[in-house]
Amino acid sequence: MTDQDDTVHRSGFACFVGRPNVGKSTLMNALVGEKVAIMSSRPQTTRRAIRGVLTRDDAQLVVVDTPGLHRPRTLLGERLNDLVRETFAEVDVIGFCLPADEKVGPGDKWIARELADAKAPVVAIVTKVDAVSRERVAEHLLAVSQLGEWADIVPVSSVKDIQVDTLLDVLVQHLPEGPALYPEGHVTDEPEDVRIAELIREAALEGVRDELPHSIAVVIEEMVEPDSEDAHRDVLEIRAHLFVERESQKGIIIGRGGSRLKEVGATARAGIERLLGRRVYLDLHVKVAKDWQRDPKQLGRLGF
Ligand SMILES: Nc1nc2c(ncn2[C@@H]2O[C@H](COP(=O)(O)OP(=O)(O)OP(=O)(O)O)[C@@H](O)[C@H]2O)c(=O)[nH]1
Ligand SMILES: [Mg+2]
Repeated sequence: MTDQDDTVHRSGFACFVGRPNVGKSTLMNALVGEKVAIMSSRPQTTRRAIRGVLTRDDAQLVVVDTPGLHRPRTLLGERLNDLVRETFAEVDVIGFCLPADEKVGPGDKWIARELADAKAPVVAIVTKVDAVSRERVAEHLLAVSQLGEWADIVPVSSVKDIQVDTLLDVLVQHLPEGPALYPEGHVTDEPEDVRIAELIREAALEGVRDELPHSIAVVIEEMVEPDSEDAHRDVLEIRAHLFVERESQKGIIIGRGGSRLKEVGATARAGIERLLGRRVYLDLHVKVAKDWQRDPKQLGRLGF
């Protein structure tokens, strides 16, 4: 006789929510096994609800990574928070990420209150356990358990691959029975040009501080296949605009004699070549879109 559970197939959606920079995107990538979302040490790296699909024999889990929830200071901030709320209203299970290397704070309490009304069960995920001692993890688990009503609490490390599989099992248990939603091998809905733009933004975020990370937006203008006559056969030419909000920021991004922009271009190109599996020529231009984060028209143009 076969165990009935063995024949059940589950499918559905989970989303990761939490403050900025707590490791949501890194965790999604670890689960999916591919870099679907960009990651950085700067807060508010993620600006859209990005889907990553994980397929195994008994289940298909669609993870929706969301922007960090924070007190909005700009129109962009408000739109990102709305996006997170819409997302968590639509999923089967919510993963609330709380990093072990930071104390539970007012930002977490605010999110916990928002989640109290959610229809879906909430799994508290303690991220970055590799960054602290065991004692600290234990203290944090206690603080998290006192913060609200959780369906489960799972400590993980995406970087050291600790308990990522356990978390997956826990999330899958909360999915309804149903067939796969995506064909096997499908890892994301993100269009290729968006993933390319994001890799450029990720490279540009490295090493910039304060307000500047928030001011950067990237748009792919054109992707040109080589002429078959061309000597540089096979090299895809990508033209992209990197927007900042002020003239003064332009200088920082470009750097002395263009040195910084060159570095950003080289890092981005390597990531894009890995993604596409082919050679790429990247033509990157820095432009000013004045105060775009606060301007509804420009936000629309940049895809928010
Ligand atoms: N030590 C350690 N660092 C981690 C881990 N997961 C993520 N990080 C780091 O935490 C920082 C933020 O990671 P992200 O995945 O971009 O965080 P996020 O929550 O998606 O951030 P936003 O998109 O800005 O909301 C990066 O520098 C990561 O390398 C982990 O398991 N261990
Ligand atoms: Mg993120």
